[in-house]
Amino acid sequence: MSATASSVRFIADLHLDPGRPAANRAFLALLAEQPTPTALYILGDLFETWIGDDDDQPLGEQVAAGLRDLAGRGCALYFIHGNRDFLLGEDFARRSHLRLLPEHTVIDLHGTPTLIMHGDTLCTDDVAYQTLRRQIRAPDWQATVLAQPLAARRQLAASLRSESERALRDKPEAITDVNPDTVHDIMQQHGVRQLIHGHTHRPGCHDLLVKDQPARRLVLGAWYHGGSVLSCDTRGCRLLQRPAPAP
Ligand code: LP5
Ligand code: MN
Repeated sequence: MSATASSVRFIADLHLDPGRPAANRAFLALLAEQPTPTALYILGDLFETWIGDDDDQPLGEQVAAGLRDLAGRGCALYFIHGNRDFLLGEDFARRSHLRLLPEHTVIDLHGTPTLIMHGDTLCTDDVAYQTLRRQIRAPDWQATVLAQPLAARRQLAASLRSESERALRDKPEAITDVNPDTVHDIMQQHGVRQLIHGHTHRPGCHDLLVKDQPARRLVLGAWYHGGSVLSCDTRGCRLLQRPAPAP
């Protein structure tokens, strides 16, 4: 059954991983749900880590199959990279029927110009992260890393993760949230009064002023306990917390 009116869903920060089968089941259940939405936007960190489209672990194919099925039911699928799956490439996108979007994209959401992104670029107080980000988003670095065997890439991802966890323990909470001036400037640059993002794992709806006009920032939550989904139709948007599936 197709949705009769246009319904658009946004998700982020699922952190799918072979070691977290409950989250994987919850995600596949969302994909299979009726009625089928018109569009699904995945705003990064779909996977806990992504070390290249040639990775042979079965989770990638399970996710691709679920996405293909949803696309086959008429849902348009879009993906913006997160800081965990920035190496997800055209090959996986093709297999999954995902359209890869630029890191900052403006869409027409039922008549409201809306900026969508992962959200890590808003965390400009986290200087150490932004430095790391510049290094690992550089095309040369990525080409060098992707030329390494899978085992070496797996090891590199694991050491980046443990270094990141160690660094995070010493960071005050405010540093890992968005910087309000950055939010204001980026919304102003794109000429929007609505922003949707994830990454901070702090779901909510924040009112603000952009160029003295009322604006809002909708933040998606992570999928560690149940799932966070922003569901929008012509009447507006609702941020829904889905319960964790039964074990
Ligand atoms: O992910 P999360 O939310 O826990 O933390 C992020 C920031 N950390 C990261 C690093 C990722 O977690 C690492 C995982 C990458 C997986 C894919 C790898 C594929 C490539 C390799 C294999 C092919 O994004 C964290 C932020 C936090 O969000 C909140 O915004 O604070 O940033 C950091 O912790 C960064 C540290 O502060 C500084 C960097 C320490 C690592 C140094 C390693 C040096 C390696 C150099 C390589 C060029
Ligand atoms: Mn993230």
